[in-house]
Amino acid sequence: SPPVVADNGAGYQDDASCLLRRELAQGLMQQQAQISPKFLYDARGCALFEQITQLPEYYPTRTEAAIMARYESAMAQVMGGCQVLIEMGAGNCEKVRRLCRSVAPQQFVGVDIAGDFLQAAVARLGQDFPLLKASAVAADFTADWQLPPEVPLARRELFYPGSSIGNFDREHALHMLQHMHALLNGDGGLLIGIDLPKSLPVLIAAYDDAQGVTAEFNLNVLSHVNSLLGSDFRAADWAHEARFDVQHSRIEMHLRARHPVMVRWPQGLRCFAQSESIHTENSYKYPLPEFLSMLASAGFGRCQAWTDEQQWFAVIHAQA
Ligand code: AVI
Repeated sequence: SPPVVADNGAGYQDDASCLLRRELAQGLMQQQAQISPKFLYDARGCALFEQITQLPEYYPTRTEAAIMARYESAMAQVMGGCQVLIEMGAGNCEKVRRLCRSVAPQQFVGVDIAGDFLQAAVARLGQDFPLLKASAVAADFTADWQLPPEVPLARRELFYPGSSIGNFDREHALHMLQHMHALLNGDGGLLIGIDLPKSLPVLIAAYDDAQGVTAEFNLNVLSHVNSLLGSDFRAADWAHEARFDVQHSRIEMHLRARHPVMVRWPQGLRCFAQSESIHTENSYKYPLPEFLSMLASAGFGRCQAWTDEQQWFAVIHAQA
């Protein structure tokens, strides 16, 4: 589709990449410099995240998978009668396969910002489940988005796994939940994965693994920013840091300057003192009661939660 173009009246035109550059420059100029976590996911970032999910220290992916396997039939029961199963952030569509078998919806809609990758995954899913009408929607579901009109209003179940809701601040997360609730039209429900608070060493290791894959994932954001903004970040100047902020109950990822660093881009520059940081990601760890009350505030009704034995992760079904 053509880029979004709007004349800003100042003698040049804004397009989508100009908006991204402006967002990046504004983030870098804040007192606590920031790069939005969405910039972590260029092609290399996606491949590194895939590797992270298989690391021994990164417990969320395998813990959630074990919960889904163990409580498969109980989940299928509460989701019974679902006609349209919609996965947000569907990616490779691997997590939803179990639900396609046990819930047996008539239709599957995968939603993801990475449209081409999703299209291929949905095509494979359709081949493996010939009775399932599978379609892909390329959309940024973190903003206010709508399903295409051809998705029937029949009973819907939303699936949002991976504790990805934890990457948004509380206000944004509540807004997303409210929007999901509205998409259900008073029927069906939401199956969502959330990461729970746990001991500090376990949390820190999950975001600062021994092989350094998460460090590479975090540092990779700089080359992505260079390609978008035309900046001259050098990964060697920065060190990966993962810390837990108790007050907000969140892991924070930062890039910390190893020594004084000057970064230049076409319309600006920023000097960082030694050990000044750029904040690149938050990952909230919600106590279960707090998340259940967020679901209630968003309009959801009866909830059922399944956890692992260590209470590290929860998969929650919330009725519309
Ligand atoms: C995608 N998201 C749920 C991951 C998380 O755990 O917050 C992203 C991640 N960042 C570092 N490791 C994993």
